[in-house]
Amino acid sequence: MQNNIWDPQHECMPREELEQLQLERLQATLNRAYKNVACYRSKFNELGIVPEDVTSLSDLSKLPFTTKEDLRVNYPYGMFAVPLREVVRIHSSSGTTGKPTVVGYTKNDLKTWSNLVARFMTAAGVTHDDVVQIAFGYGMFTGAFGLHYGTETIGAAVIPMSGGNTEKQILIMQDYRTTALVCTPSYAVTIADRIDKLGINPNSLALKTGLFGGEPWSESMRNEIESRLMISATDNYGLSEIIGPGVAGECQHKRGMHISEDAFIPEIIDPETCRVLPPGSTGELVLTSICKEAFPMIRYRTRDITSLEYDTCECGRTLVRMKKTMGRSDDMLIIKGVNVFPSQIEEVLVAIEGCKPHYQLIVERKGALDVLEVCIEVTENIFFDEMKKQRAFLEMVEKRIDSVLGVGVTVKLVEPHSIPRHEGKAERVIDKRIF
Ligand code: DLL
Repeated sequence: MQNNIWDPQHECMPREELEQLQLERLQATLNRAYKNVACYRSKFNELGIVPEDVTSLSDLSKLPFTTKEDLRVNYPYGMFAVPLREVVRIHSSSGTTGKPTVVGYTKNDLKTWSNLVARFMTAAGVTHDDVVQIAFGYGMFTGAFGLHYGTETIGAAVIPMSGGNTEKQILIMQDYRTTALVCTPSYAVTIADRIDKLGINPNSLALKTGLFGGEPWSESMRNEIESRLMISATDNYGLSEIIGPGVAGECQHKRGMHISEDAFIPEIIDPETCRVLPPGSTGELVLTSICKEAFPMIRYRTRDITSLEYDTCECGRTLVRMKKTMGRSDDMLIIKGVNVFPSQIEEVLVAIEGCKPHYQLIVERKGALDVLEVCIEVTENIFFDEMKKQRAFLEMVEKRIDSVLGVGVTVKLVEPHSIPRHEGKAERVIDKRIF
């Protein structure tokens, strides 16, 4: 197995050295943020803290959190730590409610970002010999531009295809001999479906690698994408507020995503009590950026639920690994008192023959409880089967979900292609609850 490392000095740093570097960078970030961002200054003042109080990494836990609400209140430029004339790029987050959040980058930030993306792309196996097709939408979303500049930094060829137009994506893949595909995992499934439908043998393509991120996906979904597209598929994670893609990515051992800890300090907290949890615990990921100039984020609550693994990885990187996220704390559903994440249901569905990985969860509130209906697309032979067989299939799916979640849900089988496809992030949960 190939073991290329983009930045061995930082990716393989002994932990003691890494922690020293983190502390120095943290202190510099805190000073700049306190001096230049009114929101941080007033939060620190409220707690009677000044940046000089942080003399060790464990002092981080004394600092206030930053939330999406802070970014909304300070819309559009209130959280910027540099004057606008030093900002050379602006993006915004793909949030669905309220005002979007605006993020900015200086020239140096763009360099840092490109290098961080080049890191995880290299870890996934991309080299300067690759031809990389970017099927994320180009625009305010950080996905396409992030991967675009990372690809160029490695010296590979970039095809800036953007999202959608699936048949054209496939045509280009065939004609340009694309070797690496970049998109959301759900769009990779849409591409695989279309390849099937067009009767194209995936072996005739030059694809070797898939770099998928931007939304949660299960191990079963990975297996399905890998076998249908005949590629090695890796996961990568990031969020606009922190930098975009480039926060974390898998190496070829696929044992969790290495977080670039020389640029971001991760913590895991209990989302209810906000206490920092011991290593290995599952909870909400909180990130502090320590290399960013325009938009430093201190203890940003990501809402993503995961855990961190510190044992060493065979690839040689010493950077901590975050597990695939279980979903977001704000996506968590409470069904008859049980906490349920959409990803747990996906894991069950993808493993059942006849179910396609296209599904939607419809949540409604009845009294004090959430009621969940799982709509799944099934293959044509199941959908058009006689009623008795269809009933038996439905009961089997309900039973499997029940055995994993410990709670009953209603399952509805829907016709192939009836759940809307998205070129970007899939819309898995339709929430009809009124709060
Ligand atoms: O999705 C940045 C990105 C683009 C990452 C492309 C990777 C590839 P936002 O639009 O701000 O930024 O959305 C961030 O998406 O808080 C997670 O909930 C979710 N997310 C991103 N990557 C993953 C992943 C980009 N690999 C939000 N697994 C985050 C699970 C992910 N969830």
